Amino acid sequence: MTKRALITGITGQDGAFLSKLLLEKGYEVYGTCRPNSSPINWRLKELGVFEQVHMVPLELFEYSNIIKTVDTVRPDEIYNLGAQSFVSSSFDQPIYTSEVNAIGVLRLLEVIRNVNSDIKFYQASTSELYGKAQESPQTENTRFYPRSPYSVAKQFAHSITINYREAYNLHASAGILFNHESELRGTEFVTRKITSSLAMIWHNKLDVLELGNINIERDWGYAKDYVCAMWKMLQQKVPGEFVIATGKSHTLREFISIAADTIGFKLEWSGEGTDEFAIEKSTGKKIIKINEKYFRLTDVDRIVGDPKNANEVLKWKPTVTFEELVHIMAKTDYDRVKNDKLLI
Ligand code: F7E
Repeated sequence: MTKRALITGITGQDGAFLSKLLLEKGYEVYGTCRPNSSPINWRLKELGVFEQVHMVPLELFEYSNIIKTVDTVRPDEIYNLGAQSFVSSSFDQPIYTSEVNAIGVLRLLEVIRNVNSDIKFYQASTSELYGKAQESPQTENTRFYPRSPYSVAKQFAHSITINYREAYNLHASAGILFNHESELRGTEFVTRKITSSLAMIWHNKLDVLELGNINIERDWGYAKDYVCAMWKMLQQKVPGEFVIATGKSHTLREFISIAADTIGFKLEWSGEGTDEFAIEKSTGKKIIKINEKYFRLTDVDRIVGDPKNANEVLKWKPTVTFEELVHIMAKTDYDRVKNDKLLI
């Protein structure tokens, strides 16, 4: 029988890649959008799957609404990718963020427990849980030290997923995904902010790119690889938690340098701290500068994941290197701006 998947957050980067993967595997794919809001469909359209997914209204704040949706769709698998996912905004909207990212997950688990406890559940956990990292690299057993309202809410979601699995015997898994990016990333996130802005500067549509702390280090992978791990988790006999990462970390500075090179800029850096800036060598024009407004009250300085468990149990491995990832993103945005088709 055809399997049915329900994806919350289907219009986001991961939702779009996961929809494509599940459709290729023969699933019927249902995606949720908030009632009375117009969904952002460009990612699904970009991947050519918009016509094949079924959009259903779902309000994560309303328990009865979730019941109705789950009753109508009757999914075999639920992938909970819906969240307030921008860490920076969580400092301005801590209560809203917690409602969606923490209690929203509990509502979903309650519905599964009450309506059909055979539904398999995937929770989008995050490397932000490690925050001020207590050991390196981080594994499934590393102690969490969240550094934002976003990650504190995600810690609740992670723990309640495990608790519902143990208490009610649910097939509920959590993927601790390290940063995963792509040409479908939103421009509020730093990687795509960099590639889209540099492409606009090259084509004379923007003067300068302003950034916060460029010394942070992240373990960046390609989102398309990461959604395969989500699916694999729900195909296991035994549910669990899995770190999904490349095992290598890079500074934001390295990301900028490869992106600038790909687009054709020759950068020269000067100054220090918040006075640091980069000029384009041939024109002497300042094209990157630091702006304190992009610094976070508390940030994650350096994280790197150990994907050994996912390698061994899920037989999952990333296929795209850091350099390839930056090339894909910079090249795509270069072409989009050139053709006046920048997608944000
Ligand atoms: O920031 C620094 C910023 O917003 C990365 C989400 O998907 O991945 C993402 O969260 C780093 C931070 O991603 C700017 O301070 C410097 O240290 O791209 P980001 P994130 O916060 O790591 C995790 C795994 C998730 O779970 C999240 O949902 O870059 N940074 N300058 C900047 N960041 C932004 N956004 N903008 C800047 O101008």
